[in-house]
Amino acid sequence: MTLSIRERARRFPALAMIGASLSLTGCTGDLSALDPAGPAASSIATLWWVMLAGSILLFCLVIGLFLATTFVPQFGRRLSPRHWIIGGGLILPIPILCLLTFYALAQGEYLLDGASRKGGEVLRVNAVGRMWQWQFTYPDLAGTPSAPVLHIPVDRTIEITTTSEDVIHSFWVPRLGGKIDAIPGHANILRIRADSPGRYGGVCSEYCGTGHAGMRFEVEAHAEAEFQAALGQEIAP
Ligand SMILES: [Cu+2]
Repeated sequence: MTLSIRERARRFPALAMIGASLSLTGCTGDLSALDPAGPAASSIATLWWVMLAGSILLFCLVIGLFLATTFVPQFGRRLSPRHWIIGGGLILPIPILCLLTFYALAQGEYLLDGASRKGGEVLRVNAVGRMWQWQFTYPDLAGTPSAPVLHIPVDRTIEITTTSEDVIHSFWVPRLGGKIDAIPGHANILRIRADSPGRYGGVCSEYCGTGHAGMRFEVEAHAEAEFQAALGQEIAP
């Protein structure tokens, strides 16, 4: 069936809506960084959307100029190639790229420090990666043995110190914060926080061998009053 141009134009918005809906359904789920559940993850998700908006704006400006020079008679004919290169290659993108860079740097500072200021006392957790599992311990909670699931209280900053016993792994809970490498002989620190109780998926995000895809874990966030009990149950003999 051949559609006329007018018919195609009439159907395009509906198809675009369906496509956008299908695309956006991929933005949720246990491992979606675009479905944040804490301040650090929200900051990263916002940065992603701002970067997307900036890239769309630049794309539209470039395509707009292209269409204008192609279809509008005499458009830009008086500009020399040198002016096009300076205008289109430097003056057009640099302000937008500068704004995006400054915004990204500000978000980076917030992730390093600001995201951890709110909330009560910081809870420290050691996360040790090995092929192909994670082991979590709580240095501030005396006598707490390792737990296969990372239990955390909500509304508190969790300071995770990562390292590895073999190769480089990477600790990542997409809905709660950024990712950080776990390197043998080296300690890296990442801060995450959950806004509400629930289970959040975590993965190793650095390819580390044949078992990499299965190197997943879970974070269980509890209300403060239930946190100790949940941790105690997990470590009960
Ligand atoms: Cu790994």
